[in-house]
Amino acid sequence: MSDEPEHPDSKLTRTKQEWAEQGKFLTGQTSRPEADRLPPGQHLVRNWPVLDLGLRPDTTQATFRLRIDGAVDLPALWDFSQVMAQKQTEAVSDIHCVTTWSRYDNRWSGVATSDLLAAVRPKAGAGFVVLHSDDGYTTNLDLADFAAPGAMLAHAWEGRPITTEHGGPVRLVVPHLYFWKSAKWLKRIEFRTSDAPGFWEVRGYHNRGDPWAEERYSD
Ligand SMILES: Nc1nc2c(c(=O)[nH]1)N[C@H]1C(S)=C(S)[C@@H](COP(=O)(O)O)O[C@H]1N2
Ligand SMILES: [Mo]
Repeated sequence: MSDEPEHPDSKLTRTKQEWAEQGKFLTGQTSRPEADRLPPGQHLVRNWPVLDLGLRPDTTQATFRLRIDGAVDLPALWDFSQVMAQKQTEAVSDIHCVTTWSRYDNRWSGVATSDLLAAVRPKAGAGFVVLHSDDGYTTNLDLADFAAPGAMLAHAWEGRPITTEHGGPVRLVVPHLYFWKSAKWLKRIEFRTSDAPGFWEVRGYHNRGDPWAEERYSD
């Protein structure tokens, strides 16, 4: 007969039975997503703390200007409508502040830094980026970190404009590094051929700030 039942003793069936007997692929680890998601030394918060130098600029969507210059082929000066006219991206990411709080699942909307790079075309030697903010704050990144997946110029959080206290109208979000790299009240993105440590980086904080490697402080 052609409608023979699936053979219970096929090679695959036997192999999979052997895997079950041997416990193949079992690592012995309990599934603990919290432990895998929270970098060392961090604790989870449900609220969203405000951290900054205490100088709140009064920049609005109407007065916002972003200069993108330095080692790029196509420098730009964007007002808020030009930010909105770029390709828009949504991304959900976790925040890890070096003061040890972490906040999961923040939904940001804005312009992916990879799309910004395509618009301004960094020159071949432009390996570094310095972010300048309306409160005088600066922070530095290398180009690869600036362009990393999930990094964006954000103008909305959970579907609403980012509030002034959290860095609106436009802030940077670089989710794979400590949150001090995510400049609030962004006014200038400077592409450079040499690195230039920013506000916290010259005050004892790590030049890169990878939370998974606990790069909190410089040596
Ligand atoms: N312009 C500016 N950006 C800044 C800061 C700042 O003082 N000024 N503080 C940084 C630090 S230390 C942190 S933890 C986050 C805090 O962002 P939040 O207030 O939205 O939580 O912003 C970062 N970006
Ligand atoms: Mo911070």
